[in-house]
Amino acid sequence: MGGPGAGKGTQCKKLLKKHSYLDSYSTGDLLRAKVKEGTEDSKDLQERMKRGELITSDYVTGLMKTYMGRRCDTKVFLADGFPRNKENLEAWDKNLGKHVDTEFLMLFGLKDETMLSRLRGRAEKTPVEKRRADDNEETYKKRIATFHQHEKAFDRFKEMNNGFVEIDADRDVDTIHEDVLNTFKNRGLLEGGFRTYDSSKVDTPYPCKD
Ligand code: UP5
Ligand code: MG
Repeated sequence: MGGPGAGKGTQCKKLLKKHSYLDSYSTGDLLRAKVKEGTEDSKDLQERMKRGELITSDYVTGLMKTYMGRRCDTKVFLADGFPRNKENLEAWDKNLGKHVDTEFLMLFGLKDETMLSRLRGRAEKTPVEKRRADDNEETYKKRIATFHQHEKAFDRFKEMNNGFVEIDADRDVDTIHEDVLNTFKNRGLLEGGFRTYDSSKVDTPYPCKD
């Protein structure tokens, strides 16, 4: 997790390049895919995202469940951009918590000015027709405000044993990547060090069945 433009997607991609058996998905991307489908929900989703508001937690966790449910062989998922608030965590507990263990939250900390300049930079590098619907000054500021409004939700991870890692994301991509990589290595989440799936903890071996 981290504010808008923190580099969540960039770091997940970098990690996956070397460790393709990890699976990373951005909940924002899952939502944008839904917008593209042009269903009844799409318009409302797009309007909310344009305003920098959060989508309901049951909806987001429903998309996560479908995504992970289709990837039976994956043991470690990186949920890029989740959770955003306390309600997200309650929905996670209710809809997924029984089936998927939470290892830890990695929080990318950086200044608001850096978030803004990265968001602007990303939009400038992207052809106009491919920019995101929330790529505009007004929405950047709202997204940053929404992020700060709910930061307290991360306290739950700080209270978990070994459940919280803060990364200084105001540095260059490769330096941050080193820290990210070491965190995963030290937790036995990279090659050869997978935790085995503890089937005694759950009643159905999610995500393969449900
Ligand atoms: N860049 C990255 N790292 C850099 C570095 N260290 N130094 C210099 N430049 C760096 O990076 C952004 C830009 O910065 C890129 O150009 C990159 O090259 C450069 P990126 O990796 O794309 O940042 P990221 O953190 O992924 O930013 P993103 O904009 O995706 O974050 P948001 O959290 O705002 O967006 P998301 O897509 O996750 O969500 C969009 C909206 O969907 C939300 O506002 C909300 O309305 C909704 N939503 C929910 O309601 N619930 C959810 O669970 C998820 C989304
Ligand atoms: Mg992203």
